[in-house]
Amino acid sequence: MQATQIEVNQIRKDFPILLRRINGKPLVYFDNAATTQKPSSVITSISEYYTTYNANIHRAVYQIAEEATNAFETTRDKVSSFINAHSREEIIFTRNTTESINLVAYSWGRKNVGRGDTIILSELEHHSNIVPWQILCQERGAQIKYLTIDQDGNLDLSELESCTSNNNVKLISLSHMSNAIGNIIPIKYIVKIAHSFGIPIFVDGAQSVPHLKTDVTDIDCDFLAFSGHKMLGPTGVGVLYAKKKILEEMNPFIGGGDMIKEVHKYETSYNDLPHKFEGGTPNIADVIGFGKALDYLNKIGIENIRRHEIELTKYALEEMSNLKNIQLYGSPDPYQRGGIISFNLGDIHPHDLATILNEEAIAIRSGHHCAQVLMEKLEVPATSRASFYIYNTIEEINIFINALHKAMRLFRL
Ligand code: C6P
Repeated sequence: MQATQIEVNQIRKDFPILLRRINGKPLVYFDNAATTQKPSSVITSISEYYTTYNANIHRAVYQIAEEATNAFETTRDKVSSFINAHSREEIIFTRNTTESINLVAYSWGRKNVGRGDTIILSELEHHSNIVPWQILCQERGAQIKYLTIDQDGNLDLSELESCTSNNNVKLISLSHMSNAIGNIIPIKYIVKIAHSFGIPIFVDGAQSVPHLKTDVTDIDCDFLAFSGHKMLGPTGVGVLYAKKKILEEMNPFIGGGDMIKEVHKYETSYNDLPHKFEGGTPNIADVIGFGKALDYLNKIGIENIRRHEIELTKYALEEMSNLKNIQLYGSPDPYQRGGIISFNLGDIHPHDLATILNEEAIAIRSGHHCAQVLMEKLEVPATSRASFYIYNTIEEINIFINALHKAMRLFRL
């Protein structure tokens, strides 16, 4: 199935929020890198859980508790097959990508990173893939090294071998797709180089998993983190994938109910995977909702989503590059980036531009996008960012381009 315009119009009917009008105009939602909208099937599944089988999971034998447990665990199976994990035990539910990264920095990091060790990141990283490692390195006397990027935001891969051949490198942690400029890195190649030096790889998939086919068995990454809310699911559900052997060797992150086998006065034995890392009552309703989001994505097909986004991005880049005084960031090649376009228009401050676009009912993000290391590299304090998903259309991009013209007239650019 090709994601044609007609199908997009069908898809739009599944998203009630797209009927919303702002300032009397239809909402154009271009902030999908921050969070995506939710189809009715996801919204309904959450209220269905609360109305018909609300109960805690993994604890009781009565019917609605079993129904809740089954629905929750079914989502785990769906996640496992969505990313082609080796087994469902490798899928840990967290609150979001940020928590998944912190879990590994805490549990794996404190066991494996010590004085004089190095963790490699890149200049493209989101704060969530910097700060947990900084906290770890400060505590352990380790250091962070950054792979640099060129002016188009592409990683300098020649640095990779020289960095990784250093004996003290304990982990490489990289975002597969930059949230701020959309660049996609050659993750499979990087994993191969890292593994040739025996170094594990953490992939921040917050932006890539919702848009690119992700096969952890093929990529062979050691860890992968992503957030349900960026892929049609509710907020409050994240995923950590890690290879089973690594998870088995890691200590728990949060101690409490459900993550234990037996607790005695002075010692505890931990539950089997994946429950060892899921202490306390989880976000049951939203995990169930996330399962429906995965059904929806599978129905459309991730390759079709990617194709549709390339089409939108190509068109938007062509139209935007005709604008006077525009500065576009990231790779000019739509195949090397996701549907994320960061830009500055003359000397209009991104917040002013976002305010003008809001008058036209267009929602974009402005600011540093939680990527201040990258902003420093680009030598700008902030950018404007439009980001697309499956329900966006060429017509909406035309509305957006017209609004940019309006802003240029207002600011006499
Ligand atoms: N980026 C954006 O507008 P959470 O908030 O934990 O679900 O995701 C954190 C995160 C981690 N890595 C990358 C690459 C991300 O893009 C994000 C979230 C949003 O760009 C909110 S700051």
